[in-house]
Amino acid sequence: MIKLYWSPRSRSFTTLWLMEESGLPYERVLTDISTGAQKTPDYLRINPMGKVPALIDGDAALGEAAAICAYIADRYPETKLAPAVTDPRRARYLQWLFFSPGCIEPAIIQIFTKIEIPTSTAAWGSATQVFDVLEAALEKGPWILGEEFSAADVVIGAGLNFAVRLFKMVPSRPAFDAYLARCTARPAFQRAEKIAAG
Ligand SMILES: N[C@@H](CCC(=O)N[C@@H](CS)C(=O)NCC(=O)O)C(=O)O
Repeated sequence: MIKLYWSPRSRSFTTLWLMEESGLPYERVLTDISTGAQKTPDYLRINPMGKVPALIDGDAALGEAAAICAYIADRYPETKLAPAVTDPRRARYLQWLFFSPGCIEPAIIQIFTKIEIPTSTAAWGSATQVFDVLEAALEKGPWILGEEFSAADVVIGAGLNFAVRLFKMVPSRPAFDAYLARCTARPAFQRAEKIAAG
């Protein structure tokens, strides 16, 4: 059985949402970060970063929320959470899957810390550029790839949910509001939100 190591009110939410979307059976292993459970030697063997989430599936083990989403979508194609490797939509799927940890997360941290970095040096350019690009990509909808919901929506949607809807660190825009309304209306999102509340 797949084991998902998670902690309430954390980035584990992304993977809880993904697992709920997948319909696969899984066991949730509470790893409460307020108790230091993520720093035990046993847990560090699963995720050497000592952070949640992490996942074990048979002999496979990994950390990093976006990687976990990608792993499940590819390992279990019956979940229909990723375009096939030969599908041309796979290219944009990968771009948006990586965009969240690579650009959205650092942009949010930059907004939070107010650290100025030249746009040519910062891998994410600037926070304004990141959210302009995302807004343009989400305008048409309903999902980041168009008609097809995918694991990239879980990763992007969870990031926007955190930064725009919950913590209001990033000012909302009409395309974000509409996209978040579609994400939060999904039964799997709602189940994950209840679980993640602890
Ligand atoms: N890049 C990681 C970040 C994970 C992360 O920051 N987890 C936080 C909770 S939101 C954590 O485990 N913090 C506890 C700690 O660092 O001790 C991912 O996307 O999974």
